Amino acid sequence: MARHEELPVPVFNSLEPVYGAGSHLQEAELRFSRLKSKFVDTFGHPPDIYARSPGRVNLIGEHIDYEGYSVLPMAIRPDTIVAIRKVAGEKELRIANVNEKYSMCTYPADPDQEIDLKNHKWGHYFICGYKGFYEYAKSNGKNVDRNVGLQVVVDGIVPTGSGLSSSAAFVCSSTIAIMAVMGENFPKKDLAQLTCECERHIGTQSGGMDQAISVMAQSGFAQLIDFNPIRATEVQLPAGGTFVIAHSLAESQKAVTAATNYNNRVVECRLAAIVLGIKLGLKAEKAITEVKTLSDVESLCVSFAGKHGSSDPGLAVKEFLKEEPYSSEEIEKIINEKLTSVFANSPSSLDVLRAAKHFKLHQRAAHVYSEAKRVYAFKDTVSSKSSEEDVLKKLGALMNDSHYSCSVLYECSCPELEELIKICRDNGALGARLTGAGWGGCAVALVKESIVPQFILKLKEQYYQSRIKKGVIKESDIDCYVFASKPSSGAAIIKF
Ligand code: NG1
Ligand code: MG
Repeated sequence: MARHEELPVPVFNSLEPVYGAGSHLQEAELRFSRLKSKFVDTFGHPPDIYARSPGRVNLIGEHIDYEGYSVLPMAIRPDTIVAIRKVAGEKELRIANVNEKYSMCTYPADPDQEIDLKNHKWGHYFICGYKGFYEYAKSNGKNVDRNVGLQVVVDGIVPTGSGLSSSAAFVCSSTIAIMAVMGENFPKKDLAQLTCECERHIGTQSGGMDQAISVMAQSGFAQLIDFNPIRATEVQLPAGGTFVIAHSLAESQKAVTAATNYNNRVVECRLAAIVLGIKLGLKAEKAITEVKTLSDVESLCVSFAGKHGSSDPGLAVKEFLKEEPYSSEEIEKIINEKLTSVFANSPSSLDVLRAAKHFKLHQRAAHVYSEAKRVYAFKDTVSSKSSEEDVLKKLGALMNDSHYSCSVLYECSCPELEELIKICRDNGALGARLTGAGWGGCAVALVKESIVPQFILKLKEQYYQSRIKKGVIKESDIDCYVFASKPSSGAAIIKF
């Protein structure tokens, strides 16, 4: 039997296989009927087809996907639905949204258009998918019509800037909707790869976790996602634990702050990898051309550690990367080349160099190597024979260690997340950590199933009440900001 990631995206003619039965199904039916009405009102016709793709919560493995290391997320119920209709011979893409906050965006029906990054618009994420579809079709020798206008209405309920990957939910559902309306259906692992690459048109140098889980998730399971090649392995979580997601209410606008936050860390990791490679014996020139990620030099680090009776790449970090931040000049001296020439082909990395005062190579590499180990420890703990009580405790401890590393070594937390995570732990969470890129967004807490309702109540009292009073959020919206989540299903095409 083919592995599930080799299969195409499932196509359904009803909502139950996607949303299950009960209240979630009713809610979904309402959304689809509202979406259809909005489509008819806007374009005078119903859509041809729908695609949906979910947000995700990353349980462990933060900021390591772009370094080539495996991560362990699960899909959540909130998703993005894209309704689409193809209009042959038309020259425009018209993208509307059920949410009045987002006004209609129009673009030319040209797959080669450049995205205007200086002028950020919500519709740009759709164009990522549009370009990605044509790029994939072209490189796979598929002859798809380029002169097709598209009418689109989007309904997304993954909170934005929350670390729950509203962006990947939007890019994946857009790509799949375009693919489906053009009469194609690619294997899920190819879609995971192409959506990861095309989301980079927005200017972030993302890894592939979010798109991979959004496309390949299976209801009831978290997934261990490996890269190069992308692969998803089901992970059955212990029944007695529940993951509660809580929003810090600090919005992290990754596309806007990339140069100092997300892309800055990607650049620091690349520099750490090059410097480590050189210290471990590579010629500078070879290190610069061949070393892209910290995983590329792991074998060198491990053989260094081996000489000291260990297999921990962190040992090489301790030995060869100093804790004080590096200046550009210091790094240029080690690598014998200008940083601007190392990154000459990457405009977003050049933005990072312009904004950076210094580079914390030791801390970033120490985080990545230790976090990569924690992912496997998490997976092994889940499948171990210990009692459930013990398993949950260990998972919680790994989540706490992960948070410490994100906060202290990777510096991607913020005061609001720190406060919220402390409140989670004080109220009985076995472990709690930031999830997603950080600098705002959500925390995820592992909580014993039996105390979930009272845990959520405490969070409401101790974190959200004061913010409701200040008008940061509305009391009636609270359940969108703090909720328990079970692993949900991945992307689907829906044809009524
Ligand atoms: P968020 O901020 O949740 O979208 C981002 C990246 C991931 C991963 C995490 C950090 C994108 C689309 N996603 O997630 O690939 O690197 O940060 O672990 O940029
Ligand atoms: Mg995102």
